Amino acid sequence: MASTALFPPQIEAHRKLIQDALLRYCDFDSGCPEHLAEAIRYCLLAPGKRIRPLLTLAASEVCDGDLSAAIPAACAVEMIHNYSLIHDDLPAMDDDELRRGRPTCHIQFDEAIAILAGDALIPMAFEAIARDVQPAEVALECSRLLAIASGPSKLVGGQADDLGCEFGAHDRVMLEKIHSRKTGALLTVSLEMGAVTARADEDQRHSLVEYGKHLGLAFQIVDDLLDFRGSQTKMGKRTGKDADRGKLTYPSVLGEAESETFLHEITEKAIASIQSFGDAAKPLELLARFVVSRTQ
Ligand code: GRG
Repeated sequence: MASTALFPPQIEAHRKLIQDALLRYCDFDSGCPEHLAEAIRYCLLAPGKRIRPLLTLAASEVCDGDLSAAIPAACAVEMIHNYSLIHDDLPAMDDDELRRGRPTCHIQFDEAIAILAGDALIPMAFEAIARDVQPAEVALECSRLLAIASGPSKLVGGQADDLGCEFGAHDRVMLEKIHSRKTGALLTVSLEMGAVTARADEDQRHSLVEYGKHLGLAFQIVDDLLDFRGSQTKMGKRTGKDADRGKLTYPSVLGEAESETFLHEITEKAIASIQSFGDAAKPLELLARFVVSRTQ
């Protein structure tokens, strides 16, 4: 499916590489039932922004890596992200009917197929790494990092705490603890896998992880602000459900103005973390500025 340009041409070229590779990963053998394949393709090939895989490719490039080594890892993190979106949209979790401007997976198909499509994306991610990331020790390190980032102490744990928090304490420490795991871990591992596939040194890897941690927070603040403003106007594409039901968010804890200030501080910290790469860091800087100014 063609997607609208969101970025400058150099980054759009990476987005196209990612889209083409994802399409290849959706070429299922005859063992996969057609209705399951259709649901997986419907979600994975939908016009997402592809921020996580773009970060993997940008991190690889800034460390002089070969993109062909980074692409399978980039696709793997996008697969995990898509599984988490499908499951997050289910009635048992966020109960959403729209995703990327289209009916969510369980609305378009049914709940059981949505659960299975999400389930299938997890092993697909690890198969992409195991089969296509070379050499084997780099594939092993990528698998280890992605398993941790998507596991019970990070993505899944952050989501569990977030669900519990609808009724719990509303403070900034808890807020950051949730979001560094629910949102930040996948963004950070996207960068780290780019560094690993490029055989980056420890300093380069550390700078990218620092950038990822700040970017993860910035990403979540923007998400909360978009949701908060959607709930105020009720006119945007967003439903503002989180704000409506008193969920733990940056505007609910810090207020709108302080969230904005914090957002700009943290974005500058993200950009400062990658200054050691010099001009080569420009695409990462562009991605950070895109995250802050995005409207969807
Ligand atoms: C179900 C284990 C599990 C985790 C769910 C995805 C998620 C964790 C929660 C969704 C709630 C939410 C709005 C989180 C904020 C960050 C986020 C993941 C936003 C969506 O990511 P984008 O904007 O989406 O990168 P696209 O569609 O562009 O890929």
